[in-house]
Amino acid sequence: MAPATPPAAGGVGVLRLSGPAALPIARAIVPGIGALPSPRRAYFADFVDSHGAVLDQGLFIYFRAPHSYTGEDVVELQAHGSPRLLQILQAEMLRDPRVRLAGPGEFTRRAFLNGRLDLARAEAIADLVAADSEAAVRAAAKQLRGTLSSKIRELREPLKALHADLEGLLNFPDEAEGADAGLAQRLSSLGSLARGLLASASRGILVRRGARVVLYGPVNAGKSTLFNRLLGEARALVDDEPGTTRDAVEARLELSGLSVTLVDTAGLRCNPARLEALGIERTRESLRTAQLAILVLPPRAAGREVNEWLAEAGDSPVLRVRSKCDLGLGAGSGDLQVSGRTGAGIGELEQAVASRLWGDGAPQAVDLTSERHADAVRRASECIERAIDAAGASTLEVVSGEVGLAVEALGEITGENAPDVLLDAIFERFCIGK
Ligand SMILES: Nc1nc2c(ncn2[C@@H]2O[C@H](COP(=O)(O)OP(=O)(O)OP(=O)(O)O)[C@@H](O)[C@H]2O)c(=O)[nH]1
Ligand SMILES: [Mg+2]
Repeated sequence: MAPATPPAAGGVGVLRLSGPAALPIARAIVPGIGALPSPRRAYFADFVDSHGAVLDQGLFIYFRAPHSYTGEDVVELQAHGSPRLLQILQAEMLRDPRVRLAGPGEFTRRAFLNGRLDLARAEAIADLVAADSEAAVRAAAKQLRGTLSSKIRELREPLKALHADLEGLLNFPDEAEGADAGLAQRLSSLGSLARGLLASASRGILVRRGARVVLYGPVNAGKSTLFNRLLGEARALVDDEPGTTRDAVEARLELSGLSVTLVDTAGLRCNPARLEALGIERTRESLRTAQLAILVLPPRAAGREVNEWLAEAGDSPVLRVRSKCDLGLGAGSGDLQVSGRTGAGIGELEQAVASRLWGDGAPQAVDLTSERHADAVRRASECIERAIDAAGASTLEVVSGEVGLAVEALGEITGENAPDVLLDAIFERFCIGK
């Protein structure tokens, strides 16, 4: 048993029970529903304590195994959303020794173990709950429908068949003669399927995790003004004193549906004071982890100093902008012209940021969105490559071994091949009641 809604006041608060005793236990709280309630029907009834005193009125819904979220008997009680009331109802049920509180993700783990959904789809539920941008919601919804799972199966099934053929050939060379026909062809088409899936991984991870975009540049360039303008609120201090921003300031926003953490940083300059120097060190740290650095150049900056600032970004890609274009100084015409003060050029800047992060087209749902999945596909793809090399040079044993490893790696995604430690790690990040 666990509350399925967060511990905060709200319209409704849901308690969920799963297991063979779910119905009799719930009936002690909701005696009005009778001995045999119809499954999947909402009953409006009193919720009572052990003395029969009414605590609330709400909905009772029974899902009979196996047609429930977990595949077991499930009861959901929808009470009013009072955290204290839910605690009391919970305590009433915990009086029964058959009841205990469910751990994080325990319902979904049971659903997976009972074959209600595969591992990739189970993970999509946690992703959907955690999604903080529209693109992340859509990607998780797609994965929940099983799109990734079926792509993985498209790759894994033929690999499994190939593995069986090769093992047959190795064990019974006479009977299985010819089973390796077209081996190179089969392997190479599977290899390109795996590479195709991997190709979308960096975009997928961007959708799920979001991007860090860092505003940097010389002091007084107008970084904080631009930061505030992009956020639509006066978050960072702005002043005509150079060196106003000392610490990195972070805020989240959504650009073209992508989640972006925007970072405003201390301006760069030579011979900073001690505290400012610490701030500049933070700027450099922020730049190291940025998916995109926006170099904010004052209208008249040129030459060597611009190159030095560009070099500060290290390996992070840089987008150059000219600030304060409202002053009409007309310099740096090759750069994107913006004004944090008037908002001129901000739409273009947002578009440029989104396209530098995403590439062409609007961000959309992609298949491979998690590092875990990408890592498994990468390992499978490497096994296939090694199998291709071995098919030309080594023995069939080596080829078969690599194909077997590729099958296993892909099985980690959908869960055919997922050890308990992996399941623990995955379900740990779920919330209670899911
Ligand atoms: N005309 C004009 N002035 C601007 C614009 N943006 C910033 N300023 C002015 O430039 C000065 C510095 O602005 P900030 O946004 O604090 O600049 P910063 O780059 O964050 O400066 P530091 O934090 O000191 O590195 C302030 O006086 C702003 O009002 C702009 O688009 N147009
Ligand atoms: Mg600033």
